[in-house]
Amino acid sequence: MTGRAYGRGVNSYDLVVVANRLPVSAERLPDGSWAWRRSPGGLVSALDPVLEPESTVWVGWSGVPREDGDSSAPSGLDAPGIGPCALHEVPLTGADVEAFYEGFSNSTLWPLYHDAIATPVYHRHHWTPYVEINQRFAREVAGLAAEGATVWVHDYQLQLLPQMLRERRPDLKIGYFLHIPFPPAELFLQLPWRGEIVTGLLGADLVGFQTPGGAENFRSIAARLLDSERNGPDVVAPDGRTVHVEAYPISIDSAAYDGRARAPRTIERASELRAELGNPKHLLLGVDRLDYTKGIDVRIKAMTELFASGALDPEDTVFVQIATPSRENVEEYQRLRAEIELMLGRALADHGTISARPIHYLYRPLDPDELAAFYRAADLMLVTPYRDGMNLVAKEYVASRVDEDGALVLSEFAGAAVELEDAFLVNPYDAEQVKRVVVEALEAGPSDLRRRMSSMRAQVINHDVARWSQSFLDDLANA
Ligand code: GDG
Repeated sequence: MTGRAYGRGVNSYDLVVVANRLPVSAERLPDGSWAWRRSPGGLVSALDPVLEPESTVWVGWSGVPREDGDSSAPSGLDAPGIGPCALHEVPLTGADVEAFYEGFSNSTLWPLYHDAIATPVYHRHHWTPYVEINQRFAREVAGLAAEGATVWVHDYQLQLLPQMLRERRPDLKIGYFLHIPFPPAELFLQLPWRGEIVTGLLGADLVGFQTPGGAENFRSIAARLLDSERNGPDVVAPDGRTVHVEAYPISIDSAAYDGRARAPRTIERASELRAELGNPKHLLLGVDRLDYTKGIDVRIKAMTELFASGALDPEDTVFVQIATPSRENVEEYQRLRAEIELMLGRALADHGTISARPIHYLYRPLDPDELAAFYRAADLMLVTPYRDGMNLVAKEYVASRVDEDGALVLSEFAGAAVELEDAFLVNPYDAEQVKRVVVEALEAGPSDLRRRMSSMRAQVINHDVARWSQSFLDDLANA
């Protein structure tokens, strides 16, 4: 199967963004036709400032499997204004999705790169499609990029693409950014295809990671596995090219979060939310994709034990957990959902009363305005991943605290902890410490909260996502 070319077409784009997913997703309407919706947040808003509509194409999958000859598959991606730039779909069949996306990407790489919190599976019948689909992306990109164009490849689904692309198009400037952590050798070396992955990444001119630790893990693994030389922050690839390896901590559109938090409708909705929740003394919030890396269980356990010990009073404390459905076809995620809901059900049964409901759980995405109101309403934000590349929620909460109040309890294993040193940092594996720090944060005085929040806000406002993408592309141009 070949991809579908929309927009200007063959070898004409100066910037090619490549990610597993397009910045839009298809939605089936009741009459059977398809509509395209821009995917909220994430990579789309991150790249928005650098996407020149005229000369950029975004290459990725639509989110809907497309079988050969299937005429009911989504169409109309070429209608004007659907995306922020031209869009080019790389089709995936149902079998591709199972082996490449749910299999190798989300059952091997995702857990392995997140400290093997869930056990990674190593299946040869997932690896072969991973290679084939990276090759499919390489073919499509090679046919779209203009002579000397810049190609920016994103994330763990496409780690072989830089080298595959270099073989087809040595004229291209190739950048790669990994959104998730890059693990230390002790874990990475488990991977039966470790040499292929490192070789794939070294096809780029610039390889970017979220944290200095991830970049250093990669440098030392590359040097060890491929017997290549290191030259400061650079690694010499097997073909003698110098590959620059660096940390580029991703960020958010900080001004947009700040602005939304200040909007009168947000302020009004935030106080409505507090009123609907019974005007609690303490409102605690968690916002995550439902993923086992996010440590949602850490928070529920801490809250349950704090209620049980009397350290927090369920009559005047409310914890709201918003969980966005994610990877619902992967077994590990189905199990996680059942576990989390069991824990929440028990906590409510034990600590709820007819008049007080101390825990609320929403398993659905909220629209951005409602999310902004929650950020504005919450006294304390709980971000407790066991491991996280960055964690944008932490930065979004900080950008939304325009009055320099509110407390951020943040796992030291989130990439964001490198920059947000003034958060209330916790080790999510240390249940007693998490409980202690939650109470400490709730009892902190306004001046302590202000000192912490104003320093974190300065960091997030000054280092926004436009700066992130620009600095990556500037360094790529000079690489
Ligand atoms: C990967 C890495 C890295 C969540 N619920 C709702 C909603 N969200 C939005 C948040 C935030 C985004 O989803 C989640 O971003 P995270 O960074 O927290 O996590 P991942 O999805 O795991 O992202 C991560 C990131 O890539 C970027 O490089 O930071 O470490 O794992 O923007 O706001 N948005 C709306 N409603 C919701 O209910 N509107």
